[in-house]
Amino acid sequence: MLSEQQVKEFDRNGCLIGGKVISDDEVDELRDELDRVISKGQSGFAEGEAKPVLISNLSGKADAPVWQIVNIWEASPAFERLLYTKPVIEAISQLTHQPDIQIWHDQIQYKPPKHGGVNNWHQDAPYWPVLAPETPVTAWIALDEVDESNGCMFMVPGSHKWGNHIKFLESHSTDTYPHLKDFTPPADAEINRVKAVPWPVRKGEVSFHHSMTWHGSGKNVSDRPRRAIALHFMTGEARFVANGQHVMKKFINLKDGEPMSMAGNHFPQLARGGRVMPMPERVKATTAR
Ligand SMILES: O=C(O)CCC(=O)C(=O)O
Repeated sequence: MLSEQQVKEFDRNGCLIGGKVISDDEVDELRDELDRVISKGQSGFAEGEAKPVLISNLSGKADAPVWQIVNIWEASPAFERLLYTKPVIEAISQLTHQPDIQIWHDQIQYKPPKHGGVNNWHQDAPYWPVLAPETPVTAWIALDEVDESNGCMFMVPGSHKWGNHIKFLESHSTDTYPHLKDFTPPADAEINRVKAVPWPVRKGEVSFHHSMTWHGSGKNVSDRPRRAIALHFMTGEARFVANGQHVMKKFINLKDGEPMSMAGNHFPQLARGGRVMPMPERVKATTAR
């Protein structure tokens, strides 16, 4: 559980380092699984075999890739077990002030050594127009020691309370990273200056960010990989918005405005009524170590 002080800090800043949540052994297993899934690639899965939703290069640049895998949990038992990490789900419930928590989707963020690319400035919620309201919080778990040399995230504390500025953020190319000029936050905002802070995360630690917090990440110029997984969560408030687009939309068989809690097997429920759901026996049975 997070302390009251940590919850206050998150409410104010829209980002928080939550401490170590997985052991070194678990990290090793997840890294092995990541290698296995990447080596198969998008087309390497047999007909009917469990596979991730998407494997792609987020940067769009072959010489500076950021490998993104959406829903690796569907292809890997170790990543499926990770969804049920109790301290993470409890924290998400505390940070969202919501008793019902569900996975929206996961997302590997892998920058290879020496030439890993950047993730441009953005807010998450504007990229999720199939969900309303904009409530989710992300748990980002480092599978390496992540610092400025291998492309850690930068956060802009307080920006989650400034509204939707995705067009402004998208207009800031990677060249201007990490400087964000020309933006004046609302004068009455709790934090009303733009200050990007580097956001290092230790191996096995979790970092939380609000879906409206401005964030991005730099190049990996080190000789170490930068591997991490973002777990994007929904709360019980989430409703389906039928006219939005998203890679997960094809799995949502709902009418406009219906609760995402009814969205089906691609979106497992992880807490209900303030209680963390037990890991299903089928999932538990896959424990390797
Ligand atoms: O890992 C990164 O560089 C960015 C991750 C991100 O944008 C997110 O988790 O929302």
